[in-house]
Amino acid sequence: MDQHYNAQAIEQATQQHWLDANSFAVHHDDSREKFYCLAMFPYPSGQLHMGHVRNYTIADVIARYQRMLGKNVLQPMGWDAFGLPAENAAIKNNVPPAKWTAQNIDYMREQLRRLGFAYDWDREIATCNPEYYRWEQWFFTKLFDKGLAYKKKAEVNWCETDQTVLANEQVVDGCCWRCDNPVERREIDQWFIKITDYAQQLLDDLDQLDQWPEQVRTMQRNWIGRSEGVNLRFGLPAEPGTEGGEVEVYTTRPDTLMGATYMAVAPQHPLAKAAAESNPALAEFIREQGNVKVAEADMATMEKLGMDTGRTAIHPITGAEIPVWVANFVLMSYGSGAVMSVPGHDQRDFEFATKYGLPIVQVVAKTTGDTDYDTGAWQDWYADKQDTVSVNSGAGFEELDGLDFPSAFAAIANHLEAEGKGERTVNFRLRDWGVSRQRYWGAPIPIINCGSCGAVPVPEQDLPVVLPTEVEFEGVGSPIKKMPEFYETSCPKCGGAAERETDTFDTFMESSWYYARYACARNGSVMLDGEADYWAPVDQYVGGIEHAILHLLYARFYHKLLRDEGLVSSDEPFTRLLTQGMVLKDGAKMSKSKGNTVDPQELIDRYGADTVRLFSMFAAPPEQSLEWSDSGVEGANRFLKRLWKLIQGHVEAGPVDALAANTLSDVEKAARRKTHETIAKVADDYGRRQTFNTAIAAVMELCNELGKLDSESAQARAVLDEGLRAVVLMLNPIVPHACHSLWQQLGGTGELLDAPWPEVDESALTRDSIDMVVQVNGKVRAKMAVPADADKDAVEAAALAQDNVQRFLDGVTVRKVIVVPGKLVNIVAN
Ligand code: ANZ
Ligand code: ZN
Repeated sequence: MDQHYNAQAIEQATQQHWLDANSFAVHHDDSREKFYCLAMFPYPSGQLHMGHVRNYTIADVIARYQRMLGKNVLQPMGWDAFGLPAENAAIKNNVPPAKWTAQNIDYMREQLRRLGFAYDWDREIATCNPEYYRWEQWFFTKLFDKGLAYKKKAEVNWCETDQTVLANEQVVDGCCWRCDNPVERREIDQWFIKITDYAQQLLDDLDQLDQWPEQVRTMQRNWIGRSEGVNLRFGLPAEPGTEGGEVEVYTTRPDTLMGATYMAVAPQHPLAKAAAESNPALAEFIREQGNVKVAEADMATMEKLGMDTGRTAIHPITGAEIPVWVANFVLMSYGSGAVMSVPGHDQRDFEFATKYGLPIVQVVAKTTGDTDYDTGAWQDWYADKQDTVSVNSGAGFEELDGLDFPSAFAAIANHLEAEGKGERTVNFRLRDWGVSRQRYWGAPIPIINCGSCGAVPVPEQDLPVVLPTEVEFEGVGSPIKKMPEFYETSCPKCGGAAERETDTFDTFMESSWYYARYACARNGSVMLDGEADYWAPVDQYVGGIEHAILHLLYARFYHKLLRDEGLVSSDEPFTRLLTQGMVLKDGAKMSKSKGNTVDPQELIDRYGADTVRLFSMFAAPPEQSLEWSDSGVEGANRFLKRLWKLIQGHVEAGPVDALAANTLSDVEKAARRKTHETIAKVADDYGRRQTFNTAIAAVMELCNELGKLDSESAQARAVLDEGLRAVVLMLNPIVPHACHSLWQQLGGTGELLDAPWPEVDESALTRDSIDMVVQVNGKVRAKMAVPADADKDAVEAAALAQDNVQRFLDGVTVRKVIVVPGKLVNIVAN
């Protein structure tokens, strides 16, 4: 055995052993419970960063632990290989994206190997491979046939100079990243998938995901944004040059209808467009607003802007005429693109009304607390629907006054429904998923556009539509849009000349089903076979919180689409989710632009993979951010060296006697108890709590205890031997190379990978005496040791006999003594 801990040699030998034994290849096995452990696959950017290392170490620890529990564990790896950076790199370095991507994959695969992750490489996937994306194309044609994929016009960023569509990342301060000319918004045909058809299911099934962080579920719930309200119609009187009619609005607060003092429509609303025809100033305002792109999240806080259309609308209940305005905060894509504005009770309406001098009327009042109402100021409780009643409902509608929110909602909704002026409805904030990208480096959308037949899906036998990889990058636009040999084709329906779609899929398409494809990664004849149903759902998914909404929502959606196509039978793809925190340096997120990155490769070269793994897991609980620390890495390395030495010393001292548990001294008993307590704690930390840092701390503590045992005593050495074996088994998921070697040196039987998790010997946990706390009226006044088998009366008596307790009982009467066995005694006295 090596005198010193030589990480590089140990890791190389261990990895070679795993490779020779093909240790991580897994197959269907009905005799064991399956466990599918997956970390979000990386984008092959060039090299691993510390965030990857952390992410993949967490998953690897879980996978290795589950294997020790006897499960059939699948842990695959692959590459989210399409996307914009490859195009940018192609322009910069003059390498085709395919080549750049392949090189990066080769390099990063080696890095992952070097870190010793237990991947079944036989299942490796790269999403840019036609063998992968052909099934996505095939599936898209199925969705098309079902009416779940459709084409509609949608806005894109357009650069007139470069004659190309730009991705959002390519728009810098409203200008093109290449030529710096202002970017326009343009409407072009794009493909969408009807995720809105699944909105309710996606919402309801969040309840099944009780092993997801609550925060992620809440984010998804808000993103889906279900609301219950009423669609109601205001009348539009005919005016010179315009026809009369109705405008529909969506409101979640029909109870405030009596406080609607104006109406606001989106700049793209037909009513706004019609009014603009005879109003140049309004036309200009609408044009300007069309070029502003505001994220929906910023809508609430941005400056409210608007303009009067000059038209009026008729209140559906009172018949009053109210003005119709165009407002920048009304979204054309939500509800009906028009709102009834209630400035008394909606903050946006309030800001707008204050700015433009529109009337503000109170129609809801608080029944508790501060009921003073000042229409010149906004107060949070206006938005509150709890403990409120309707007021000021107006002449003829006094019966509404005094109703609480649900009753007022019902009264007005019933009234409108009876009059045929409105209906109760449910609305979702979720929009259909736009999957077209006008980029080159993506999976071609398998559609042929024919002048007479319209959009025709590419027939199954013609799939995949392969993306040409020998391309010239001239810096602008997608090369395939300039390649007639790619897009000129004939219509599969009528045989006439037609053009292939040159847009490609959003890369979220590939990442939405890769987890299922790993189950049958090499099956060339179907998208998913029975193996997908054996392995799915993923038992443990690990990834960054930045994917809490889109990736996870699309994957959940896709899983339901796969289910409805009969390809899987479960409802959800990921049973348990761990969202890892960020890796920080000097308090800031590591990033190239900040220049505060740490290259994991350097650390591996210097300390070995085990030290890097140990540090990543020890420095913080997985869900919290991890602050980089050089001394932390040093510390992790020192611990491994000490452990190595401890075990080496033990092994060199020769054979060990059999453990005779009932002959042990108190010290030996205590050390043995520590071993078994630690086993129980570490199992709980790995399995239930997923706090790997506390598990490591516990093992370190145990090592300290074990190191103190008397190496001259035969039974102490037996206790040490048992303890060290447990340490190696417990650390195996985290530092598997060192443990592999140490296990052999300790004479452990069989392959450590499959060694069963150590069992807790309950009899080792019993103590001769127990430390208890004594409180008087809830305050700690003494600590005492009582015999482990002392009964309640004996414990009570011992507590009362404590000197310091006596002091606090002086002059008062003991009313009650509460004994919490094994923990504390509380004496109530007055
Ligand atoms: C009157 C009212 C009074 C409203 C009040 C709110 C509070 P959620 O809950 O997110 O569904 N709204 C409707 N369509 C809109 C659109 N296209 N763009 C911007 N806002 C729109 O939001 C529904 C509420 O958002 C609706 O209820 C409407 O304002 C507004 F005290 O109607 B409310
Ligand atoms: Zn045709």
